[in-house]
Amino acid sequence: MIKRMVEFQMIYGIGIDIGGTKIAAGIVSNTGKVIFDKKVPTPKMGRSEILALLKSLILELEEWAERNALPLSGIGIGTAGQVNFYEGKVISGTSNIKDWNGVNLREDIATYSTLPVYVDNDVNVLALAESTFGAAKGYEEVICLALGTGIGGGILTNGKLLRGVWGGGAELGHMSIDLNGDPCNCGLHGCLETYASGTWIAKHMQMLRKEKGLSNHVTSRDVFELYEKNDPLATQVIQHMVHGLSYGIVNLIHLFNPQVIILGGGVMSERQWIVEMVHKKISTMGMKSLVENVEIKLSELNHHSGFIGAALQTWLYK
Ligand code: BMX
Ligand code: ZN
Repeated sequence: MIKRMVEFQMIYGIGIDIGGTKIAAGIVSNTGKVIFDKKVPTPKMGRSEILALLKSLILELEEWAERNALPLSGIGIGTAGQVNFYEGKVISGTSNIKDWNGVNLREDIATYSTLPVYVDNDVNVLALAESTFGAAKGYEEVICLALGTGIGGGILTNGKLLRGVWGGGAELGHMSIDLNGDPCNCGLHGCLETYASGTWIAKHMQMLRKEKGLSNHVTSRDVFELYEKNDPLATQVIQHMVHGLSYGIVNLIHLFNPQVIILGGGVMSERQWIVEMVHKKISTMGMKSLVENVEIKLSELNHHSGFIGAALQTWLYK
């Protein structure tokens, strides 16, 4: 009998995660290992500055890979905004990223790189990363929510991303949970994003502090610090956040009958206690048959999940 050895081939992808506040980039192996990573703030001037930064990041990473003899399978991008996955183009986006609508990233990158380029929404790729290497590994019916500058969503059903017609689907942060709620920058009122994103956690605290004549220069990080010190206003804001998040999650459970909900993004980082609060809350809400066995887990790849997911597109879709 002839023994045939199938050799596992290591390949590497460049992954870039473009969010409203930061851009994270790295080189990732197909075993999920992060070989190189870098984080920079998202330029506030918008399109041309972001494109210039992307170019310098990509060229730097390509050079680094070459110097270290790493074969590259391509460039994967995960960006905030509604992305036409098939064309590699950002069709639209909220004001979280200035002047980002209509940018064809695949075409732009092709002007200086010969590598294949894959572009998807930032939280769609986070869902890919978590299901391949992280908290959603082994699950087929998965919902991811990333709580950051905004709230992004990714849905896996039968283990595959649910994209809709062109890839713009799963904007879960823009599911309204209150017709009379705060106006969201997507045009609706009372979106999940206006309850539980970092931006709105800070905004709610600022409003409450202003009413009391207190300084309103607070960030969402300050709100969490104050919450840990039992500050009554921070407690109010966090309870409001958990309440909204729980409503949003129960809606998603009713709609999609998932096995697991993964919570990621800067707001969630290491905060297992939010998971516990939400779990407790949803156990008394909605349709018992659907809600009772759903697991809620923190993202395991944390701040790396975006660019790992972005990179893994480069071998997943080959
Ligand atoms: C917003 C929306 C989503 C994005 C989500 C998380 C834009 C520009 N953004 O809801 O597409 O996935 O934010 O993005 O339309 P982040 O900025 O918090 O990473
Ligand atoms: Zn909205």
